[in-house]
Amino acid sequence: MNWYSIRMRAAAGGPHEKGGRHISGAEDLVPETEIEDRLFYFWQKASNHEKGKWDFLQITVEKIDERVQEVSLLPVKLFYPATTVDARKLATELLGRNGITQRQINSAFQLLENPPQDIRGAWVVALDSNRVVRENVRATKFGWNQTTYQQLREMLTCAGLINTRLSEALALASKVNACPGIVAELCWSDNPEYTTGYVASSRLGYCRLPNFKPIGKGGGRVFWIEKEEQIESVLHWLREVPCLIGGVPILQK
Ligand code: WAQ
Ligand code: MG
Ligand code: MG
Repeated sequence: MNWYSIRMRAAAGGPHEKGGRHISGAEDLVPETEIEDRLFYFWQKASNHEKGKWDFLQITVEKIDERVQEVSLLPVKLFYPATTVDARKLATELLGRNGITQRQINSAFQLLENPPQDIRGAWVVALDSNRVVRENVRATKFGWNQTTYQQLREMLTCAGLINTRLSEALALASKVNACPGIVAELCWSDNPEYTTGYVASSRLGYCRLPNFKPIGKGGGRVFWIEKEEQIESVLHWLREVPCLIGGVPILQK
Protein backbone atom coordinates (compact mmCIF):
# COMPACT_ATOMS: atom_id res chain seq x y z
CA MET A 1 0.00 0.00 0.00
CA ASN A 2 1.16 3.58 -0.65
CA TRP A 3 1.25 6.03 2.24
CA TYR A 4 0.94 9.79 2.15
CA SER A 5 2.10 12.37 4.66
CA ILE A 6 -0.24 15.37 5.04
CA ARG A 7 0.74 18.51 6.93
CA MET A 8 -1.21 21.67 7.53
CA ARG A 9 -0.22 25.06 8.93
CA ALA A 10 -2.26 28.22 9.20
CA ALA A 11 -1.24 31.71 10.32
CA ALA A 12 -2.64 35.23 10.60
CA GLY A 13 -0.76 38.31 9.39
CA GLY A 14 1.10 36.42 6.66
CA PRO A 15 2.98 33.12 6.56
CA HIS A 16 4.86 32.01 9.67
CA GLU A 17 8.24 32.75 8.11
CA LYS A 18 7.15 36.35 7.42
CA GLY A 19 6.09 36.99 10.98
CA GLY A 20 2.53 35.62 10.85
CA ARG A 21 1.01 34.45 14.13
CA HIS A 22 0.46 30.69 14.35
CA ILE A 23 -3.20 29.67 14.32
CA SER A 24 -3.35 25.93 13.69
CA GLY A 25 -1.30 22.96 12.56
CA ALA A 26 -1.88 19.27 11.98
CA GLU A 27 -0.32 16.19 10.46
CA ASP A 28 -1.29 12.67 9.49
CA LEU A 29 -0.05 9.64 7.56
CA VAL A 30 -2.77 7.96 5.51
CA PRO A 31 -3.44 5.66 2.57
CA GLU A 32 -4.53 7.29 -0.70
CA THR A 33 -8.23 6.62 -0.09
CA GLU A 34 -8.16 8.81 3.05
CA ILE A 35 -6.46 11.89 1.58
CA GLU A 36 -9.62 13.70 0.51
CA ASP A 37 -11.25 13.24 3.90
CA ARG A 38 -8.14 14.52 5.70
CA LEU A 39 -7.84 17.58 3.42
CA PHE A 40 -11.38 18.54 4.32
CA TYR A 41 -10.81 17.91 8.02
CA PHE A 42 -7.59 19.99 8.07
CA TRP A 43 -9.30 22.82 6.24
CA GLN A 44 -12.14 22.75 8.80
CA LYS A 45 -9.72 22.54 11.70
CA ALA A 46 -7.81 25.62 10.52
CA SER A 47 -10.94 27.56 9.67
CA ASN A 48 -12.81 27.17 12.97
CA HIS A 49 -10.08 27.97 15.40
CA GLU A 50 -10.32 29.78 18.72
CA LYS A 51 -7.00 31.56 17.98
CA GLY A 52 -8.71 33.42 15.12
CA LYS A 53 -9.00 33.55 11.32
CA TRP A 54 -6.12 32.56 9.08
CA ASP A 55 -4.97 34.54 6.07
CA PHE A 56 -2.28 32.01 5.22
CA LEU A 57 -3.05 28.30 4.94
CA GLN A 58 -0.70 25.66 3.56
CA ILE A 59 -1.50 21.98 3.16
CA THR A 60 1.27 19.70 1.87
CA VAL A 61 0.73 16.15 0.63
CA GLU A 62 3.74 13.91 -0.01
CA LYS A 63 3.97 10.31 -1.10
CA ILE A 64 6.20 8.28 1.23
CA ASP A 65 8.95 6.18 -0.32
CA GLU A 66 10.55 4.84 2.87
CA ARG A 67 9.34 1.79 4.76
CA VAL A 68 6.66 2.69 7.29
CA GLN A 69 7.50 1.56 10.83
CA GLU A 70 5.04 0.52 13.49
CA VAL A 71 5.38 2.22 16.88
CA SER A 72 3.42 1.19 20.00
CA LEU A 73 0.70 3.41 21.31
CA LEU A 74 1.57 4.75 24.79
CA PRO A 75 -0.79 3.69 27.61
CA VAL A 76 -3.08 6.52 28.73
CA LYS A 77 -3.05 7.37 32.45
CA LEU A 78 -5.65 9.74 33.83
CA PHE A 79 -4.90 12.10 36.71
CA TYR A 80 -7.30 14.57 38.28
CA PRO A 81 -5.40 17.54 39.72
CA ALA A 82 -7.88 20.20 40.88
CA THR A 83 -5.59 23.20 40.43
CA THR A 84 -2.64 24.30 38.31
CA VAL A 85 -0.40 24.07 41.36
CA ASP A 86 -1.42 20.42 41.87
CA ALA A 87 -1.04 19.57 38.19
CA ARG A 88 2.49 20.99 38.12
CA LYS A 89 3.44 19.19 41.33
CA LEU A 90 2.26 15.92 39.85
CA ALA A 91 4.06 16.57 36.58
CA THR A 92 7.26 17.38 38.46
CA GLU A 93 6.98 14.15 40.41
CA LEU A 94 6.34 12.09 37.27
CA LEU A 95 9.13 13.69 35.22
CA GLY A 96 11.48 13.37 38.19
CA ARG A 97 11.20 9.58 37.78
CA ASN A 98 12.91 10.05 34.42
CA GLY A 99 15.80 11.88 36.03
CA ILE A 100 14.75 15.40 35.04
CA THR A 101 15.50 17.87 37.81
CA GLN A 102 13.04 20.27 39.39
CA ARG A 103 15.02 23.17 37.95
CA GLN A 104 14.91 21.76 34.44
CA ILE A 105 11.18 21.18 34.77
CA ASN A 106 10.55 24.71 36.04
CA SER A 107 12.49 26.18 33.10
CA ALA A 108 10.25 24.20 30.76
CA PHE A 109 7.10 25.46 32.53
CA GLN A 110 8.44 29.00 32.02
CA LEU A 111 9.02 28.41 28.30
CA LEU A 112 5.45 27.19 27.78
CA GLU A 113 3.82 29.82 29.95
CA ASN A 114 5.74 32.79 28.56
CA PRO A 115 7.04 31.71 25.17
CA PRO A 116 9.87 34.07 24.07
CA GLN A 117 8.43 34.01 20.54
CA ASP A 118 5.39 32.75 18.65
CA ILE A 119 6.12 29.19 17.58
CA ARG A 120 4.35 26.24 16.03
CA GLY A 121 6.75 23.46 17.00
CA ALA A 122 8.55 22.15 20.05
CA TRP A 123 11.57 23.25 22.01
CA VAL A 124 14.19 20.52 22.07
CA VAL A 125 16.13 20.79 25.33
CA ALA A 126 19.29 18.79 26.10
CA LEU A 127 19.60 17.49 29.65
CA ASP A 128 23.40 17.23 29.57
CA SER A 129 24.01 20.88 28.63
CA ASN A 130 20.73 22.42 29.91
CA ARG A 131 20.36 24.22 26.60
CA VAL A 132 17.52 24.72 24.15
CA VAL A 133 19.21 23.00 21.21
CA ARG A 134 16.48 23.71 18.63
CA GLU A 135 13.19 25.55 18.65
CA ASN A 136 10.10 25.21 16.52
CA VAL A 137 10.66 21.55 15.68
CA ARG A 138 7.58 19.80 14.30
CA ALA A 139 7.13 16.06 14.49
CA THR A 140 5.52 14.82 11.27
CA LYS A 141 4.89 11.64 9.29
CA PHE A 142 2.86 9.72 11.83
CA GLY A 143 -0.63 8.28 11.64
CA TRP A 144 -2.79 5.44 12.93
CA ASN A 145 -3.03 1.76 12.40
CA GLN A 146 -6.79 1.73 11.74
CA THR A 147 -7.58 -1.22 14.01
CA THR A 148 -5.77 0.48 16.92
CA TYR A 149 -7.57 3.73 16.20
CA GLN A 150 -11.03 2.08 16.21
CA GLN A 151 -10.23 0.32 19.51
CA LEU A 152 -8.97 3.57 21.00
CA ARG A 153 -12.16 5.43 20.01
CA GLU A 154 -14.27 2.72 21.63
CA MET A 155 -12.20 2.77 24.78
CA LEU A 156 -12.34 6.57 25.06
CA THR A 157 -16.08 6.66 24.34
CA CYS A 158 -16.71 4.15 27.15
CA ALA A 159 -14.66 6.35 29.48
CA GLY A 160 -16.68 9.44 28.47
CA LEU A 161 -13.55 10.95 26.97
CA ILE A 162 -14.22 11.12 23.26
CA ASN A 163 -11.94 13.89 22.20
CA THR A 164 -10.01 14.36 18.95
CA ARG A 165 -7.44 16.48 20.74
CA LEU A 166 -6.55 13.58 23.00
CA SER A 167 -6.11 11.10 20.15
CA GLU A 168 -4.05 13.61 18.12
CA ALA A 169 -1.79 14.35 21.08
CA LEU A 170 -1.48 10.66 21.92
CA ALA A 171 -0.35 9.76 18.39
CA LEU A 172 2.24 12.54 18.47
CA ALA A 173 3.50 11.56 21.93
CA SER A 174 3.74 7.90 20.88
CA LYS A 175 5.98 8.73 17.93
CA VAL A 176 8.06 11.31 19.81
CA ASN A 177 8.73 9.18 22.87
CA ALA A 178 9.68 6.12 20.79
CA CYS A 179 12.68 8.12 19.56
CA PRO A 180 16.07 6.89 20.79
CA GLY A 181 17.58 9.80 22.74
CA ILE A 182 14.29 11.42 23.77
CA VAL A 183 13.77 11.13 27.53
CA ALA A 184 10.34 12.72 28.00
CA GLU A 185 7.88 15.31 26.73
CA LEU A 186 5.87 18.11 28.30
CA CYS A 187 2.84 19.66 26.60
CA TRP A 188 -0.11 21.89 27.07
CA SER A 189 -2.12 23.54 24.33
CA ASP A 190 -1.47 27.02 23.00
CA ASN A 191 -5.24 27.42 22.65
CA PRO A 192 -6.12 29.88 25.43
CA GLU A 193 -9.23 28.00 26.60
CA TYR A 194 -7.81 24.45 26.56
CA THR A 195 -6.06 23.87 29.87
CA THR A 196 -5.50 20.09 29.82
CA GLY A 197 -1.98 18.91 29.02
CA TYR A 198 0.24 15.92 29.60
CA VAL A 199 3.69 14.62 30.37
CA ALA A 200 4.86 11.52 28.53
CA SER A 201 7.75 9.15 28.17
CA SER A 202 8.21 5.55 27.12
CA ARG A 203 8.36 4.63 30.82
CA LEU A 204 5.55 6.89 32.11
CA GLY A 205 3.11 6.51 29.24
CA TYR A 206 0.77 9.39 28.38
CA CYS A 207 -0.06 11.04 31.73
CA ARG A 208 -3.04 13.33 31.18
CA LEU A 209 -3.25 16.37 33.45
CA PRO A 210 -6.29 18.68 33.53
CA ASN A 211 -5.73 22.25 34.81
CA PHE A 212 -2.12 22.27 33.66
CA LYS A 213 -2.26 26.01 32.90
CA PRO A 214 -4.46 28.96 33.85
CA ILE A 215 -7.14 29.87 31.27
CA GLY A 216 -5.93 32.44 28.74
CA LYS A 217 -2.28 31.43 28.69
CA GLY A 218 -0.18 30.16 25.78
CA GLY A 219 1.42 26.77 25.51
CA GLY A 220 3.72 24.54 23.56
CA ARG A 221 5.85 21.45 23.80
CA VAL A 222 9.24 20.54 25.21
CA PHE A 223 11.09 17.41 24.07
CA TRP A 224 13.96 16.57 26.43
CA ILE A 225 16.88 14.74 24.89
CA GLU A 226 19.62 13.03 26.87
CA LYS A 227 22.64 14.49 25.10
CA GLU A 228 23.04 17.49 22.88
CA GLU A 229 25.13 15.43 20.43
CA GLN A 230 22.04 13.31 19.64
CA ILE A 231 20.21 16.22 18.03
CA GLU A 232 20.68 15.26 14.37
CA SER A 233 19.45 11.69 14.79
CA VAL A 234 16.54 12.94 16.91
CA LEU A 235 15.52 15.49 14.24
CA HIS A 236 15.72 12.77 11.60
CA TRP A 237 13.35 10.55 13.61
CA LEU A 238 10.91 13.35 14.35
CA ARG A 239 10.70 14.75 10.82
CA GLU A 240 11.55 11.95 8.45
CA VAL A 241 10.84 8.45 9.76
CA PRO A 242 7.27 7.49 8.81
CA CYS A 243 5.46 5.76 11.70
CA LEU A 244 2.08 4.17 12.20
CA ILE A 245 0.86 4.02 15.77
CA GLY A 246 -0.31 0.50 16.56
CA GLY A 247 -0.88 -1.94 19.40
CA VAL A 248 -3.64 -2.39 21.95
CA PRO A 249 -4.96 0.73 23.71
CA ILE A 250 -4.66 0.78 27.50
CA LEU A 251 -6.43 3.18 29.88
CA GLN A 252 -5.53 3.55 33.57
CA LYS A 253 -7.93 5.63 35.59
N1 WAQ B 1 5.41 18.76 16.60
C1 WAQ B 1 5.97 19.53 17.55
N2 WAQ B 1 5.31 20.45 18.26
C2 WAQ B 1 4.01 20.61 18.00
C3 WAQ B 1 3.33 19.83 17.01
C4 WAQ B 1 4.10 18.88 16.29
N3 WAQ B 1 3.56 18.13 15.36
N4 WAQ B 1 2.03 20.21 16.99
C5 WAQ B 1 1.91 21.18 17.92
N5 WAQ B 1 3.10 21.43 18.52
C6 WAQ B 1 3.39 22.42 19.57
C7 WAQ B 1 3.15 23.83 19.06
O1 WAQ B 1 4.07 24.70 19.65
C8 WAQ B 1 1.75 24.13 19.55
O2 WAQ B 1 1.59 25.51 19.77
C9 WAQ B 1 1.71 23.37 20.86
O3 WAQ B 1 2.52 22.21 20.64
C10 WAQ B 1 0.34 22.96 21.29
O4 WAQ B 1 -0.30 22.27 20.23
O5 WAQ B 1 -7.07 16.20 26.23
O6 WAQ B 1 -3.98 20.51 21.74
O7 WAQ B 1 -2.18 21.15 19.07
O8 WAQ B 1 -5.47 14.70 26.52
O9 WAQ B 1 -2.61 23.16 20.63
C11 WAQ B 1 -2.97 17.99 25.06
C12 WAQ B 1 -4.02 17.34 25.91
C13 WAQ B 1 -3.52 18.98 24.06
C14 WAQ B 1 -5.02 16.57 25.09
C15 WAQ B 1 -2.40 19.54 23.28
O10 WAQ B 1 -1.78 20.97 21.56
C16 WAQ B 1 -5.93 15.76 26.01
C17 WAQ B 1 -2.82 20.37 22.13
P1 WAQ B 1 -1.82 21.94 20.30
MG1 MG C 1 -2.13 20.00 17.15
MG1 MG D 1 -3.14 24.67 19.28
